Amino acid sequence: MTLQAKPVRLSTADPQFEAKFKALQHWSADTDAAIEQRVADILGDVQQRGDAAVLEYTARFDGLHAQSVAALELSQADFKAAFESIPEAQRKALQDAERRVRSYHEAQKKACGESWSYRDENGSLLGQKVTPLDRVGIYVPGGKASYPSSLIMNAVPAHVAGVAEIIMVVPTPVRGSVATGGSGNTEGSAGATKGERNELVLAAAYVAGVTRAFTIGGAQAVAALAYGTATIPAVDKITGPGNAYVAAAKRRVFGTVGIDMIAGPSEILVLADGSTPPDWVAMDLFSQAEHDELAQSILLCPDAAYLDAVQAAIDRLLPEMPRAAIIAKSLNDRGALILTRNMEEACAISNRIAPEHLEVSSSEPHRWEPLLKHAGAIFLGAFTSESLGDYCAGPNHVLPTSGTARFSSPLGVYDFQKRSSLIEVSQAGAQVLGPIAAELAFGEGLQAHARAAEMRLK
Ligand code: HSO
Ligand code: ZN
Repeated sequence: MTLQAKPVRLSTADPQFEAKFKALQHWSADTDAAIEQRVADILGDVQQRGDAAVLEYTARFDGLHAQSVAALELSQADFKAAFESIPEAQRKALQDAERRVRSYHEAQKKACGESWSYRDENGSLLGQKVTPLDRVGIYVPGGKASYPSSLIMNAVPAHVAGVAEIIMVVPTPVRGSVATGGSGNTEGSAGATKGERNELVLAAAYVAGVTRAFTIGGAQAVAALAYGTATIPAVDKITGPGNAYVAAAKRRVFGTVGIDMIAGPSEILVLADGSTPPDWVAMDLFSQAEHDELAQSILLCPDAAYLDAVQAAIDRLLPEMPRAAIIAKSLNDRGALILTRNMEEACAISNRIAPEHLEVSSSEPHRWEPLLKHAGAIFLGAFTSESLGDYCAGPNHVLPTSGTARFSSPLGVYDFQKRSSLIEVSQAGAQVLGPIAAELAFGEGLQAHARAAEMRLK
């Protein structure tokens, strides 16, 4: 049977458009209660029993039987050996990507990640001191979602922020283990054999400067990083994507440690004016669809003939794709080709979706960019394929999904920093501020506050 990918065709002129559009947007990040319960149990167990619990879960879920957690640690020599084992072209690509991502994040730090202060009219100093987190944990999934590029995207901003220690956890995938049967909590093990490591991930760890790494995964790895064990140091924040168990574990440890976002499936929205070759747009839609059957690819265009041309390109190109089955399912279940009245309306719809990735595939991208408010990353012009951003353009590829771009931002240097307010009130300043503070403190019934301020009045 030949695979077909027929994203739903919608038109904003259709009286039923709103209902159909709503159905398209439906996506729930809720995890089921059974997963929540198992994760809660694992977290509690690791918190209590530390290394022993980590070892047991790693044996049970990943089929990795080790004498001690220390035996699950990878060394800098392992990273280096992995780096040296991969082809020269891959080594260079990793290094080029790392360099570009680093430059971008260095610019980001200069623009919004430095301490600042000023003196007011009384000579008091007011400002903010920016400091890096001491230690962060990066979760790298196993199985089909184990991306070296994501390791770079997580580790580089941490480095640029000045984080001293980066602890990576990565499950070792095992073929046919309980993990693949859905009874485990570590990622599936597509194509991996027992004990097999992903050399490209380790090579990326070398390039990105990971400090320590453990071959553990699932909720037990999140727990170990959050609470610390005798062998695994507790971190201050955990970042990186993972499956439903990892996401549930991250949500639960939030508060004990910081976490980054909880990422949903990948999304791409292409705003096209019809000037880009349809094949390019079709392949860009595929590029996110191939991540995951739940990924969402949407094209918005005011030209119906162009939508037909992109559909024809999809039909022609799909059979060439190794991941055609995933692409077809994603496009059939969640994809859409939407006819709009004009580009302005396309921009308005894009803002309602607030996509993770937004391509403005137009000959005049800067005409439309000012109209676009909500998107994780905006790719301007026909030559800016989203995939360049995934690897090496420079900006981070960890982006808000599922409409959360309405209120959140790409992963960045700022996620690995925190801010402390700085206040130095001069003697003259104390004379001005004291009466104000005292007045408000009396109003709140807080005598000590008032007197502390008044004692400093001359
Ligand atoms: N597009 C993904 C990131 C990625 N792509 C990794 C390729 N490798 C984030 O939505
Ligand atoms: Zn991607």
